[in-house]
Amino acid sequence: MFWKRSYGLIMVGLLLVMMIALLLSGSRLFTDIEEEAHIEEEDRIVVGVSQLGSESGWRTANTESVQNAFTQQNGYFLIYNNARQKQENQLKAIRSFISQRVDYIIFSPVVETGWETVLQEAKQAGIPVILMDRNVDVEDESLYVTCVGSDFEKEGEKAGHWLERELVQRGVSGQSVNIVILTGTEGSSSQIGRSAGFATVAEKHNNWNILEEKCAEFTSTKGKEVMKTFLKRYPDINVVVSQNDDMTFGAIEAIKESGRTVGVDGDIIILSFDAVRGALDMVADGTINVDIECNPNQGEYLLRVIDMLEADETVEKMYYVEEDIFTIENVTEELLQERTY
Ligand code: GYE
Repeated sequence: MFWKRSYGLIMVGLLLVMMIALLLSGSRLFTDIEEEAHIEEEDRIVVGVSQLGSESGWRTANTESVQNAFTQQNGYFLIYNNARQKQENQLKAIRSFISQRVDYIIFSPVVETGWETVLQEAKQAGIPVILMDRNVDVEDESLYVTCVGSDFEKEGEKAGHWLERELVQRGVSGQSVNIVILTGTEGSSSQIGRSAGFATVAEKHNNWNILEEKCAEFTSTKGKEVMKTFLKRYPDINVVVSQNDDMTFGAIEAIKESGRTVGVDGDIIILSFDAVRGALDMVADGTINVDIECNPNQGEYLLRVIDMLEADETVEKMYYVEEDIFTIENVTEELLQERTY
C-alpha cells in the first residue's frame, strides 16, 4: 500500500519536474529565436510602404513587384499597408511609419495634393520619402527624395499619336470623329497626365469631337456604368479612350451588350492603358485596338534607388520606367507567354 502510494507520488513528482524542464527549455528556445530575429531585424533596412489600394490588375502587379523586392533575403523588413483608395488611410499609415521610425517611407499617392504636412513630419523625423507610381504636387520638392513611376503625359500623347496614324491609315483623317474618354481617379497623376497628353494631340484636330470625359475610377464596374450612360447619350461614338484596362473591360462589355462592335473589325475604336495580360490577349484577338503600356514592375527600380541612397550617392528627382505600346502587330505569342502580370 505504502509502496504503491509513494511510487505514485514519485511519478507525479517526476512528471512535474519534466513539465517544468520542458517549460523552461521551451521558453529559452523561444527567447533564442526572438533574439535572433531581433538581431536580424536590426541589420535589415525597414521600409514602410503605403499602397493606395487594389483597384486594378495593374495595381495587383505593382504590389507584387514591391513585395517581391523588399524581402528578407534582400535585406529588408517590409511594413505594408493598403489604403483602400482613401487619402486619410495613407496619411494614417505614413504617420504610423514615422512613429515606428522606419528607415524609408515609400508611397503611391492616390491624388497629387494634400501631402505637405505629413511630408514635413517625415522630413523632421529624418525619414527619406520615396514616391512610387504617382507623384505629389508640393511647392517644396525637398519633401521627397525621388519618384519612381511613369511619364503619364507621354502615355497620353502616345495614345493621341496612335489615333492620328490610325485615322490616316483608314483614310478618314479628314472626317469628324466622335470621342468619349473614361478617366481614372480624379486628381491622380495618371489621370492628370494621360488627360493632358491626349488633349495636346486632340487640340490639333478640329475634327476630333470630345463628346464627354467622365471619371470611372480605374475600375471595371465603374467603366461599364459610365460607358452605358455614354452609349445612351451619344448614338454615334467612334472612339473610346479608356485610361486603364479595367475600365476598358467594363466598357467593352457595355458596348457589346448595346449591340455595337469594337476593335480592329468593329465600329468603335478602343484605346486603353496599362497592357496587363488579360488586355494584351484582347489586343491579340483584335478586340482592343491599342494598349499603351504602363509598367508596374517598379520594385527593382526602388531597390536600386535605396542602394544608391545607402551608398550616399545622389539620386535624381524622377526615374521613369520603360514602357511600350501594343497593337495586334506586335503582340506575339512569345510576349503573351512571358508576361508576368
Ligand atoms: O494605370 C491603373 C491604376 O497610377 C499607373 O492606377 C497607375 C494607374 C493604373 O489603378 O490601372
